[in-house]
Amino acid sequence: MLQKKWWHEKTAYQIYPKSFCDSNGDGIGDLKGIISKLDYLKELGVDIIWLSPIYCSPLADQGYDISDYYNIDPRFGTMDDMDELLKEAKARNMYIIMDLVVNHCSDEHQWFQKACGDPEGEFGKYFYIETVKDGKLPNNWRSYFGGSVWEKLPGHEDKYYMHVFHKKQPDLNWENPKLRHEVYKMINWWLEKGVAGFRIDAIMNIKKPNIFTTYPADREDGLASIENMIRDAVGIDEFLHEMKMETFEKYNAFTVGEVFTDRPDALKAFIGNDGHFSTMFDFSETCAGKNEDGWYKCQPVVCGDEYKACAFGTQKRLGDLGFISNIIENHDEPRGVSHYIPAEDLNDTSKKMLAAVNIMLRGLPFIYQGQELGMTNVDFTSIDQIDDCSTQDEYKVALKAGLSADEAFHAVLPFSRDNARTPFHWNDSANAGFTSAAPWLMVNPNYVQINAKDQVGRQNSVFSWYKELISLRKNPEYKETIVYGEVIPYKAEQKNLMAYYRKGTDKTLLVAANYQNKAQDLKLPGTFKQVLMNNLDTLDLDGSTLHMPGYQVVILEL
Ligand code: TEU
Ligand code: CA
Repeated sequence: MLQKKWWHEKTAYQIYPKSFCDSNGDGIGDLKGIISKLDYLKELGVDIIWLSPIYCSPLADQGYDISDYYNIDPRFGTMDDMDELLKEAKARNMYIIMDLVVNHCSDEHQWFQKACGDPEGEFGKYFYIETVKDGKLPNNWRSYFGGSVWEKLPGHEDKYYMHVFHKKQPDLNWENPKLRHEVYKMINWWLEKGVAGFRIDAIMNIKKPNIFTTYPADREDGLASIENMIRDAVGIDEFLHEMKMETFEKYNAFTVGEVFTDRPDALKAFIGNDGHFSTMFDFSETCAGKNEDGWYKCQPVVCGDEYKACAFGTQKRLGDLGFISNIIENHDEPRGVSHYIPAEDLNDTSKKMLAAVNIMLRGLPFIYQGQELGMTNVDFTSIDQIDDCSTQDEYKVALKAGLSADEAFHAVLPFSRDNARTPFHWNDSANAGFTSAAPWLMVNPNYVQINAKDQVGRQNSVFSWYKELISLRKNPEYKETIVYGEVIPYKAEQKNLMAYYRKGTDKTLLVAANYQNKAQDLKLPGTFKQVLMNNLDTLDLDGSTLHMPGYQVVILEL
């Protein structure tokens, strides 16, 4: 049986600080900006706020390259601002969780600087540094952002360090107990400060197999995917168990893991009652349609039956093993509405449908900033408008594969991480009200139509729909059913219909969505007590047959 936890009934929200709200007119979002918007989040119904990294960083990977774990980057504010954010959140019964990025740090972190100064010394052992003879690198692994994982150690002709992400993100060597101890010390320092927990970044990468393993090349660059490394690494559980016992467990902290793995025992090991984390993200929908050759071969839109199969698959594997976290997007993914609904069908009705089928699943809903407004992908017109290092690399991969510049750009665009990273749309004034200066990344021109000022308080807006979904989830009458009720697919074989029961101890709900633009009929299982939510003004019922126009979704109490 799943042990109940305080956070199960909460709703979480991810803030990408650089793009949320700029308080001081430098074009970059900051902590003071976040504080000024806490009431907005409270109004939506948010309880837990995950902050993408705000630590000191050269921002080579937008803060996921940390140069000082104990300080706030001046661009985001000061430690006083952080203390104020914690205080203001607490006053509103909200919890702040930080991003824990400990697979790697920044090459500008003093550990790495010292390692460069003395590779054989204490800090050299914090990293993977190897002496290379005759130019033969220790392995042929390809970093996530392209090229070899090996880079020359500054100041040394014959030494290389390993980075599975950007070359400005040297991997920390978790085999070294001293390094692990430093990481735990830092985690506890933040927990002492009052953060409620962490989102745990790229965690599957901390365990490496023998680093002298060469894998069969899978592209013309002669390199092999890092997936090989993840698959072959044995023993990550010991690290994660130790980390939990030395840190989170002592503070009853909330943790959500960014776990990408094919391990059949993953759910039990990571989020079971004795799992390493409180919860982890379900990435089954985001991974659908992906291709190992690169983004240019991935499928831009995943919808209808594919989305349903992924969501139901996770729920089935999960059963009562643990509590998953559900998302439609994050700062690494395209906007959910653009990814899971064909462009020609994109409107408030279809956006509300996607919101309902996702939020009503069993699990902790995580909303990514702007999702609650129905923010969409961006019509970038040139690769020069893209800041994201991953998109820049994938663009090169597409060019190498023989696509023209124009083809390559359009092939990678649907997956660009910058789609979700453009500034938040607060209103329809200049720069969407995000900043009074030039924003660090362009604003999506559709802010004039899609913005918070227009939607908050407008009854039929996407924002109000999210607010209603969240409040239904918290409603004392339905809470037990929506938080803990079983998910049982209904008419799973009916095409482009996504319907499921939520069966609680004393109530049963039916979520039914027509996941396509054409009308379709749904035979209901019997009579129902009432309609709890409906994204259309009409309900076309004929006996027990519901005639559903395209993208209608209803939540019925049976
Ligand atoms: O992402 C880790 C990750 O595994 C990548 O697959 C990521 O989804 C991919 O690079 C997208 O192109 C985490 C963070 O969420 C991401 O923003 C960071 O870049 C990465 O770790 C390194 O810290
Ligand atoms: Ca600012």
